[in-house]
Amino acid sequence: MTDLSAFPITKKWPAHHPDRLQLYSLPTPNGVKVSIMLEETGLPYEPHLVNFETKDQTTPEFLSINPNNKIPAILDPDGPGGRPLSLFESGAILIYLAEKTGQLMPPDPAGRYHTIQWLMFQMGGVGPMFGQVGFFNKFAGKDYDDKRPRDRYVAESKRLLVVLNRRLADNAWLVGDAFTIADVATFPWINNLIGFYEAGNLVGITEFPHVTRALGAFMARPAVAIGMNTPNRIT
Ligand SMILES: N[C@@H](CCC(=O)N[C@@H](CS)C(=O)NCC(=O)O)C(=O)O
Repeated sequence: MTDLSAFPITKKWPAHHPDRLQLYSLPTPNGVKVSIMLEETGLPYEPHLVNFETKDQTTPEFLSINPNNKIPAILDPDGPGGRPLSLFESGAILIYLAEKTGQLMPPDPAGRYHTIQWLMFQMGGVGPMFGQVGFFNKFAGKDYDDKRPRDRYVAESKRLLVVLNRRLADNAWLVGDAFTIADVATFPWINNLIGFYEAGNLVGITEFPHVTRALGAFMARPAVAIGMNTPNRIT
């Protein structure tokens, strides 16, 4: 039986199944990337809710695996060499899980680099820009009189949507016919922009029919439906 008791995070979030991959998360656009990936691959895992209302992400136990106090993070009891591995940053976790399972990453080197390329496009562009649109459209920033910061992030988000729309005009998914971790990283953010952030009209989402077509296909996947609500907010 695997023993994870040396990891302080297991003091706050006990591992009831220490032989399974431990997920510390919340169903946000970054959090669901990992739960969707775990559901897609079928890797056994144990989800733990990191509650932002009680600032769980700033506790010493959480900081012991992510000094950057952000979800998602994982602790895999069966990491490289059979030893436990903890990881944070959703993009790094997706690459790790793709390589561990041999899924959602094309096996040929060019396909692999193209997948990482579109994953980085999400991590460096889509996530940060859409997140700022959310702040200025839905949260504290919506009360700012000066609309220039909001408009700047909306314009950059539209530019990114143009790029995605062009790419998806000729490809089922971001890397072609294969569904990859780049899609797992990107579509939760598009869904959130239109849904939770209520910014669909602001970015003119109807101008991007290939993006919305692919988003529909993404949301229809059974693993996505489960991953979008994992860990369950009601525990
Ligand atoms: N680059 C990080 C970003 C993670 C991130 O921003 N997580 C947010 C939720 S979507 C968070 O944990 N926020 C809590 C906080 O900042 O205190 C990743 O992709 O993992």
